[in-house]
Amino acid sequence: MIIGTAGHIDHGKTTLVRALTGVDTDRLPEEKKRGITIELGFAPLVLPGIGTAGVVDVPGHEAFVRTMLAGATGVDLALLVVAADEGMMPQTREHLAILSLLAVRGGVVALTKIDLVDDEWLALVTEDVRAALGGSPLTDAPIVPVSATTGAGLDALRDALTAAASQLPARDPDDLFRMPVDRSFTVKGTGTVVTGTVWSGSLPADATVRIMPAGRVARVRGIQSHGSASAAARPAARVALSLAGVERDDVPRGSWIITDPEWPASKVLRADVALLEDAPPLGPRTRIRFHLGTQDVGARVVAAGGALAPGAIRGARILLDEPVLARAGDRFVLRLPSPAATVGGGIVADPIPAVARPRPWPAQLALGDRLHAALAEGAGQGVARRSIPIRLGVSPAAVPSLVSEHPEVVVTTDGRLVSAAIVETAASRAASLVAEHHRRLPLELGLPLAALRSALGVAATVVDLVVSRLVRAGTLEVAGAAARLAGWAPTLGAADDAIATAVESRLRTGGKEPPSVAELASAIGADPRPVLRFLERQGTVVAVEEDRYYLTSELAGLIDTVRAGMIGDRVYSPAELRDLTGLSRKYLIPFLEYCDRHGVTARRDGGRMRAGT
Ligand SMILES: Nc1nc2c(ncn2[C@@H]2O[C@H](COP(=O)(O)OP(=O)(O)OP(=O)(O)O)[C@@H](O)[C@H]2O)c(=O)[nH]1
Ligand SMILES: [Mg+2]
Repeated sequence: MIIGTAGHIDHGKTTLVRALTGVDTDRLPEEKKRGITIELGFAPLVLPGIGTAGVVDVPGHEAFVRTMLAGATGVDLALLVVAADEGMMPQTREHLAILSLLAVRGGVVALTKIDLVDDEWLALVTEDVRAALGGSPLTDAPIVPVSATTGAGLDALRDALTAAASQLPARDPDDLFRMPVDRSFTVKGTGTVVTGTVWSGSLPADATVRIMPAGRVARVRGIQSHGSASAAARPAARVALSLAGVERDDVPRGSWIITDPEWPASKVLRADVALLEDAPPLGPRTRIRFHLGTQDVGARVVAAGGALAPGAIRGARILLDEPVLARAGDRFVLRLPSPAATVGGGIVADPIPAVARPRPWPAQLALGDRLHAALAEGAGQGVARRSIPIRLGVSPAAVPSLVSEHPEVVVTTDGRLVSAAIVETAASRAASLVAEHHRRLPLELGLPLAALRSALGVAATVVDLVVSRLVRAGTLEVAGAAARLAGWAPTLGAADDAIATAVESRLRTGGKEPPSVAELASAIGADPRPVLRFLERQGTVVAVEEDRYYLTSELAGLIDTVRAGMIGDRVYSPAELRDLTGLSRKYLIPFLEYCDRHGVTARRDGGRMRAGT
């Protein structure tokens, strides 16, 4: 469980964390010298009945909102600190807006430094703070008056945090593992160490991980949580991982540690975007910073229907300067670089569109609608089932029920989800392609499956699905590697019948030395090949060479002659075989090669011998 501080500079966040935990999180010399927080600080806080929570202390200085964002991402509870003497200040509001954009699930407001104000002032400030919380995830959060100096109210604050923590829903330990890196350093004797808050899932101590967006692979050497070794990293824990196989610079802040081998980083994604009330309009060309996890990249937001303005939630396409590792449902924050200001944020709707220029989806699409939109975009390729948790933001355990709740979704043997409507369309196209093939080439056995695959333009397993459905429905039959309409058989029409007669008579006249295909063509004035292939399938002719067919009976006679004339294991020279068969050289060599291929003869040094029986 992670608690993140928030609040204006000097309002007493770090002092309060120290009063609660005993840990001074301002460790850097420069932090000591300037009396402000610059880097994220971490401290464990034991909450009775809950366990050890990790507290992330963030800087309040307006120049360090980026750092605050990196700390606030992934926190379960916010601890908004407001100094009673100053009340609501600019970064109190900006941090509160960020907590809203990140959809923090709850929190507590500490109205601190009460030793500096009187009761009347305290009442006024409390009212002010309550009004400012309206519409945020802290709307109903308790406001606890405290003083880190006197210790007043600290027990009540601890109780309020415990109560808020007990309201949090449990996390799914079997979800995809994902941790944004907030610090990386080298430890003497240990090597590269990264720290972060586990966003989701679990990690065993000996896991192999991927570092995104770089795509580097590393092995986990050890896991620590709150300073002691741990057998696994669990969701919503603060952890330090020591990694083998990478240098510190390979895993800077902004990296993600994941275990899914196929989760891709994206340079374009779909999202629902909204601007804060006082933000300027945001056009498609405005350069903006996109903050997701501890990642922070340049981006442009292209909303459907023109520039974004405060008020509505809109569907948009986000173009990123560098790849980010996103998942549907992720919250992100948008900031203008100069003057630096948080202007809005949103929710990732589709982290990995299947097309290069995805059209934004309508805002706030329900899960089923996003599934349909993804399947429509996937068309005949569908959507890989294993990408569904990433693409739709559901846990892997929820995928089977998602599929069974959607009978309009078909699953292929290689684990693709395809829209049943697309399968239907492919099926009726397949049937008409086969019928068309029969019309065009009535002598052929049917449409080769390979040709059907490329003509349909859908995944091979979708073609298999389509064909097996059509076969089951009695529409198609599959013979060899070709599909034909059920009951269909090649037949000779009148014209082809005439060609067949002419071809057979010329082959008979040719006898042992029949004309080639080209000679047949010029003799009969038509292309004889379709008819020859048909006659070959019927068993009437045999292709001895690619462009020379024999009447089957002639070829059989020749083979009989060879078998009868060759004895034992004697090797016959080509000249002897020419005498035996009476074939001229031009016909002899192709014929003997045919005999070799068909186990009648076998090549030996100096000629051939009889093969087989
Ligand atoms: N009187 C009084 N002073 C306090 C209290 N809490 C903090 N302070 C003082 O307020 C000053 C700022 O405190 P910090 O804890 O550093 O404030 P911060 O919010 O962490 O500041 P940043 O991290 O820079 O945003 C310090 O001088 C503290 O001693 C309090 O309860 N009472
Ligand atoms: Mg501080």
